[in-house]
Amino acid sequence: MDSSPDSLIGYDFEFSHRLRFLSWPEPIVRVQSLAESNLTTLPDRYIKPPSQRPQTTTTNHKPEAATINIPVIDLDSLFSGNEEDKERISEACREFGFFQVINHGVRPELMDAAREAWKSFFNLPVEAKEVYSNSPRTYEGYGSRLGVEKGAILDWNDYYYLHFLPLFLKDFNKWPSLPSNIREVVDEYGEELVKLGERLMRLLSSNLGLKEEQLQEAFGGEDVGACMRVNYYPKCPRPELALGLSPHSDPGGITILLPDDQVVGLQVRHGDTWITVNPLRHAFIVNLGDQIQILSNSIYKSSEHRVIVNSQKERVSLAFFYNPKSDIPIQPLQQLVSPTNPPIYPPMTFDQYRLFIRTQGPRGKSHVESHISSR
Ligand SMILES: O=C(O)CCC(=O)C(=O)O
Repeated sequence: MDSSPDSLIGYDFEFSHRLRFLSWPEPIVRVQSLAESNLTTLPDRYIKPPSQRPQTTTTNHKPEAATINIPVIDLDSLFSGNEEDKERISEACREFGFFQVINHGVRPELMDAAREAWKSFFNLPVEAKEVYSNSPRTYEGYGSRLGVEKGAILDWNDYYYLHFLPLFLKDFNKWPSLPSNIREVVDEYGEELVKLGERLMRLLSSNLGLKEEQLQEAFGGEDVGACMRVNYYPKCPRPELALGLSPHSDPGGITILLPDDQVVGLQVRHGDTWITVNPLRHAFIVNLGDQIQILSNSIYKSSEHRVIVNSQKERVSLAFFYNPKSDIPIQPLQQLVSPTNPPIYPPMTFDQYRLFIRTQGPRGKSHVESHISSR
């Protein structure tokens, strides 16, 4: 065995890293169980420091007066050649990486059925959900925290995480079996969202002046990843002290979010302000992740977002992630760099990249910002 100091350092890192991901650093507490125990105060573990608390006095679930809409794009008309919509989507991607899509090709009934199935799942007795309890090794299953930092201040949500692609990771045994239609509905939903993800990739690619298939090729062609996190945000006794999900940008490619159609909660950072997104019925909210920012050499921006909670209504959202193949290096595309516009990110695989959020939990845009080359 090579026992040079370097190889020992490497070995220790790998070893401690694996140990760290074997289990959660503290016993898991289901946020839903806390919420249902008639709390009048918020446990300390969920109280954010003052600078991170949402600047909101609303305790109900209705949109605030300050709510403004992010661009709404009609995909049908765009794909039929509407240049104005193409320009608006391009602007949204350059400015803050968020837009809503309507006429996107996914049946409204399927969207409703998927949301309802997950609501029913979260309303099952806690023992029925614990069977699927997750670990930080793969995050698949029923979870209540992101990150493995001991003593971290946690977010006010439970979630379910599962894989669609690559196919060898799709394992129905790791999906809930109740309600009885959930696997069938979620499977169809995943297939439709993969198709939508592919269409969006072609659109972004041609908007960047590349061949339509170029971004997809950079993601690994047919070997892309697709997974979903279903977020469940219970009612919170002190919403002004907590967050449903802390500020973060998504580490992957494109996120296609089915928000709750009854309860607002998603906020997007725009400069120094947080914009509450007012979702349209049967629209999807699309946002770009860090891998698109990296491939485009920062022409397109991944967006920082967070979720606020309320004391009146629970909220459920389905975040579908369309990601690169996990073991190929991702770096700025050659066509988008030049001597005057050199690549600003070094190559890194998505597997390596996502370890950051899996270890530290959501931390704004600090990861993509710290990934900038020192050259
Ligand atoms: O619940 C939401 O509206 C957003 C969820 C989200 O940002 C995520 O799951 O990464």
